[in-house]
Amino acid sequence: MSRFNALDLGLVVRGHGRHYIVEDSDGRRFVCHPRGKKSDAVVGDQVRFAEASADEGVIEAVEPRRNLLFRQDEWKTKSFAANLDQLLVLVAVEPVFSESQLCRALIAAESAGIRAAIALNKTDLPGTDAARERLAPYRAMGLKMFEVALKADREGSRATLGPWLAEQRTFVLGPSGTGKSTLINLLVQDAQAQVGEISQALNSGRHTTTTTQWYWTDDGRTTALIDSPGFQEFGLRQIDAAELWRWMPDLREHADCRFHNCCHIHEPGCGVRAAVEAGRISASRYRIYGEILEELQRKTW
Ligand SMILES: Nc1nc2c(ncn2[C@@H]2O[C@H](COP(=O)(O)OP(=O)(O)OP(=O)(O)O)[C@@H](O)[C@H]2O)c(=O)[nH]1
Ligand SMILES: [Mg+2]
Ligand SMILES: [Zn+2]
Repeated sequence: MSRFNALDLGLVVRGHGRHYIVEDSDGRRFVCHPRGKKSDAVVGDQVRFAEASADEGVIEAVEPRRNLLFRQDEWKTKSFAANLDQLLVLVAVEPVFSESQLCRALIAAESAGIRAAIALNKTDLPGTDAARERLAPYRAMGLKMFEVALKADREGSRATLGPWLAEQRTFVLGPSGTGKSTLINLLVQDAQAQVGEISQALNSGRHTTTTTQWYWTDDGRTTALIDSPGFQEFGLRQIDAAELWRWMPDLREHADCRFHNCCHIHEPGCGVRAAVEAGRISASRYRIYGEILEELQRKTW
């Protein structure tokens, strides 16, 4: 195990501040520290690492990424994960989801070149019709859309999502309490992801996921699900204001405008605004576009 051996190639399956859990191609796991002070490895990264002992190692380099899903707020960039095949945005009938957050997650994925789908969970609850209605514009956009009850109908949910998830690396994203960890526990044996039941006996409050974690659903390690903490803020500072509409497929489809640099807010001859007026782009999506655009135009760098 000398440092002069060829470096191993591993997959980052979890990160905790200054140390990472890295899995090699045989499925062995190592607690790894980065060589330098700073490390920018994220879950899903392929890294070159040197074994330091039977279960420890040193990350020497991060391999080039195929893609990176992240958000950028005013003060910080938060990477979700790298090298993803797809994103599953999980929303629920309860808690009622913010459409703005949903749009932002989809824009982040689109701009990173990662295909996305939406799953509506907790369809056993009343309020399902209202939630479904709020998602209608997304269905109309051609986004893949699932309806599940991960806890109330385990078999049905597995049958609904299983084929889409098979042999892909899927990042599961959504606000807190939508059922992301419940999904992991449904599909991954022995995952024991903490689920937000309130523990009354221990009076310990809700269990909420605090770190991003990679799970294989099968022994052959062909299908992966990545659990993540629920987010509140979802900044898109990484996106150029003038390009924002390009990452919203329904706006893009109608961006046949008189001015080539139209920002689709007040210009005459704007195809996007015409489509909003004709009901071909949902009013709420267009309003959210305006809000995000304003936020991006306000940025000071
Ligand atoms: N009624 C109903 N409740 C569900 C269903 N699926 C999950 N839940 C409940 O929703 C709550 C939150 O589930 P979690 O899986 O912890 O949610 P999470 O998205 O991982 O939440 P964070 O880790 O905080 O981001 C738990 O009490 C689950 O039991 C469902 O199909 N129906
Ligand atoms: Mg969770
Ligand atoms: Zn326009």
